[in-house]
Amino acid sequence: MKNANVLVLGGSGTGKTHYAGQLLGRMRHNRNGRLRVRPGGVDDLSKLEEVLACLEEGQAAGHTPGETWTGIRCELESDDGTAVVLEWPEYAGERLFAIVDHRTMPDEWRGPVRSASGWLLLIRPSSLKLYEDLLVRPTNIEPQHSDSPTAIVNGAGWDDRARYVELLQMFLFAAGQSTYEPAEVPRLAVVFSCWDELNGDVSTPEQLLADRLPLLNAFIRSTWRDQAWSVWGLSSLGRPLRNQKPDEDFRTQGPENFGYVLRANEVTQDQDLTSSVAWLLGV
Ligand SMILES: Nc1nc2c(ncn2[C@@H]2O[C@H](COP(=O)(O)OP(=O)(O)OP(=O)(O)O)[C@@H](O)[C@H]2O)c(=O)[nH]1
Ligand SMILES: [Mg+2]
Repeated sequence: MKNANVLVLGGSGTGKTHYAGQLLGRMRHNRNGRLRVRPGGVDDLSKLEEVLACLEEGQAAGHTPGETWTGIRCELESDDGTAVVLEWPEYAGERLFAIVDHRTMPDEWRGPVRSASGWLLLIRPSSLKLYEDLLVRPTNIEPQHSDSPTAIVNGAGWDDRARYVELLQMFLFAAGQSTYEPAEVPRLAVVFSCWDELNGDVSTPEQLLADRLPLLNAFIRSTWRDQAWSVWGLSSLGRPLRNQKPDEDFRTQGPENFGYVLRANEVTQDQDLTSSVAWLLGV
């Protein structure tokens, strides 16, 4: 049986926990997806207990506590009968960008970085921090992303266009990956989460990457082989859920009937939340 670790790289609030809950629900109950959990193939569901219980009730789960660092081990099989053991990490998102901020990679990350066969970079477009600079606001041209009349470059913290590039550079370095030749391993899936929040403003995931994160787009294209990276849209829930107030539709129809992914240059929604993971695992 092939062993595969997927390293999920997602900051706080990017949707890691809800994706894990929905993904696991799909892989356990929906026999039509690209990936399925083998009977008895999940080691310990208690790690996702809170999110699974909330989803059943049509509610959102809370922020993952800061000290959490765990993995969920699942035995899967794909459409064509390939068996894979997947190790899916669960951690609090602030731990990820602490690496960029402190310029050190704690031990807990080193093993997973070296052993992962695929990296899943989760980015939530609705909460991107993009500061204006002269490139988006040359002299005498009206700003595109802001109504602010003053031309101030906000220097508080990183601009996400640079932050994600820096993050990937640090991870490539920690993985011992040379950038002289375009990378084939690890595979990289850039996944834009909470796609439903975009309200149809963007046509495809590929377009979003090129328009909003051009530096990241250029970096990935020059660092990975074409067939070794891909970009996706993801809505794990299909709609916003609240913490206290249950969504009746969601509760009565069940979480398995909500959520979708979009492929790089497509606008059609695919209900199979396992597709991007299946692509990463090469099954
Ligand atoms: N609209 C919408 N909201 C979502 C979706 N997925 C998650 N959310 C919301 O986004 C927020 C963050 O989701 P989480 O899964 O907790 O994010 P996380 O990456 O685990 O965050 P940390 O635990 O802080 O690292 C929650 O309030 C969710 O309800 C989605 O597909 N659509
Ligand atoms: Mg979480």
